Amino acid sequence: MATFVDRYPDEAKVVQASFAVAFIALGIGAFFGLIQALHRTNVLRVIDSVDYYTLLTAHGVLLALVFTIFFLVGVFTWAIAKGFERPLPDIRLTWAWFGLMTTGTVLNAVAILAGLVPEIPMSADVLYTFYAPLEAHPAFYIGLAMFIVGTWMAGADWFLAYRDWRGDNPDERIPLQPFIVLTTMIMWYVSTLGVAVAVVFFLIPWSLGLIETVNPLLTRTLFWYFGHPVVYFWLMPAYLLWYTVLPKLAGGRLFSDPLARVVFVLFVLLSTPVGIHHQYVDPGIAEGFKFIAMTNTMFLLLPSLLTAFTVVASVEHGARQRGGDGYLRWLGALPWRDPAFAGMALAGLMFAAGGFSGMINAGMNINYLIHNTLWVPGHFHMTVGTAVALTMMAGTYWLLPQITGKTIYSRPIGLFQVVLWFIGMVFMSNAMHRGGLLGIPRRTAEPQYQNFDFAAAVGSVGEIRMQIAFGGVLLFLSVVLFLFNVAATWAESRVDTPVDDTIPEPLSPSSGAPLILDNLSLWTGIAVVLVILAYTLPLAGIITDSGLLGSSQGFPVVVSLDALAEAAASALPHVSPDAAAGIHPLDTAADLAAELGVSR
Ligand code: HAS
Ligand code: CU1
Repeated sequence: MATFVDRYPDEAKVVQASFAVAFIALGIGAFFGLIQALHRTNVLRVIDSVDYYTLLTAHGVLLALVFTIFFLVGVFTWAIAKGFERPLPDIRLTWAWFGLMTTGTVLNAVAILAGLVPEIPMSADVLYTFYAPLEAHPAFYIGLAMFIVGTWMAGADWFLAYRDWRGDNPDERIPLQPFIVLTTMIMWYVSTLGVAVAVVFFLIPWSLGLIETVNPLLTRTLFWYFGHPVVYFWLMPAYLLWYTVLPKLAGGRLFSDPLARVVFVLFVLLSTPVGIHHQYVDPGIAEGFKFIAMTNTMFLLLPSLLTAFTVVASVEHGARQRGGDGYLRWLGALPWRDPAFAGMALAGLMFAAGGFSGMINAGMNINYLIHNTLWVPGHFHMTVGTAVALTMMAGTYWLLPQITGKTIYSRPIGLFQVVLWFIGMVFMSNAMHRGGLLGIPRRTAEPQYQNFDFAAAVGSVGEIRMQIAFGGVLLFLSVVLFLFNVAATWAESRVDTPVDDTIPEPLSPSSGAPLILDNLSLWTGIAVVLVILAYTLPLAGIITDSGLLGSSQGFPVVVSLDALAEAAASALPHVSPDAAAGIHPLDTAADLAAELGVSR
């Protein structure tokens, strides 16, 4: 049968354009990543430390937001046309959202990168999490708003395609790939509301000088309301490929379509009411709400654990079809030389580790140990940086032929490149996790303090730094090889059947799935109720404490010196006599105030 580009030439162009933007962002973002890895490990410094934050912002925005989400809209467009077996309803709408997203991206990137040129009065060194009190040039937020509205329009495009398809097929089950797209978009609509309110009502007016202050805790909480679900937004295109393409590449079939549907419904319900797990150390949110966020997060592990089960079972089924046997010997029967398979499987393996560090993050008490340390970038380079990014690169080796009609330029380079990414990430992420446990902070150009060494129980800080720098270099080389391979493929000439793009029926097909799973309105309704339950009281508390614009007396926090002096006095008897000899007596708050040089 004709491949995608022949059947849906207009849609193929949009997918090509989306991938092109994604890959340009990947190239630039990866280059900045290399500079940072070498800078903060003190291996090679080509920029000033002040510029580090500009590059860090660009790195995060270009890779975590632009690369991932442009790839997502490309894959989802492909999945909708292929799954519903029809073109999109109106290709002008499709180009409109693509145009809006691209314009927003350019505006946003210009605002960030202008920070490198002192002559231009523009900067946005606010990091990819961009919450107050850091403030960016208005172009940063306006570009971001355009980008998000573009994704909303893309969702509308896909829902319109669904409506048309449903009109012609009133009694059919939603095909699995479009089902994944639609449930993901419901989650996206519910969760982007938070960031939209933060950006439109607070950050844009604030950056334009229309309002003087914002309430940092309020905008931060609205950000994290969106900031957790966004990680699943990145992950869902990878899951789409793991569920529907990986089993086929392994030589088998998806183990269970109904179980897959349960998983994506669980993501709709549980992805949003957990965002406070990024704010365990934030003052101003009661412990009880944090505890609820933790409990919800632990429930949210379930869909990923089910995924591990279903996808591994499907891959094992494929291996056995290929003659594999034994408890683990079947692993050897898998098509490890196929870059698309090998990359996705390695990405899945690393996600098992990244998911594990996520469970550690989610534990409220253990989080205090790792929060704001290098552990967290270690975690997210395994998740978004590998489970997602490596799956996207590997998936390209199977998708690009379908949307261009050309065969991959070099499969050996492809294989080498995905393995190189995995190895680079083993070095970098593992060392980052270890560094975080020693207390090395994240988001800083100068993690080394004067007269202070981080004590390592195993190895040394120097060795950890070298591993991070070495891993970073391998990752950059991997991206260079990937982009070369993609560009060379694009430059080839068309062939008739560039790749086998059929997707076999699941072993347990959709006919066995309870009908209620396809009731998208029901799941949307329940998701909204859960969000209201999880967020109304915390938000109300934050607004009552410090006002919508943070203008009341909530902060700064007043510390009682008397209590501190008492604590210091009662600690003194426990200090050894030698050490105590060097300590000035501190009996009263007045002594303490004098010692600290503050007035009471
Ligand atoms: Fe996370 C911080 C908790 C998943 C991304 N996370 C972050 C940040 C990012 C991020 C970017 O609770 C930093 C934000 C910032 O800048 O401050 N995360 C979790 C939990 C999960 C989790 C519980 N995170 C992700 C995913 C991400 C991502 C996915 C991106 C895509 N994370 C946290 C917490 C923080 C956090 C706290 C705040 C930390 C702090 O203090 O700042 C879970 O969803 C993980 C569940 C995953 C599993 C693994 C299942 C395994 C599978 C593998 C299947 C195998 C295959 C291979 C396919 C349970 C599915 C088959 C092949 C064969 C050969 C057999
Ligand atoms: Cu999260």
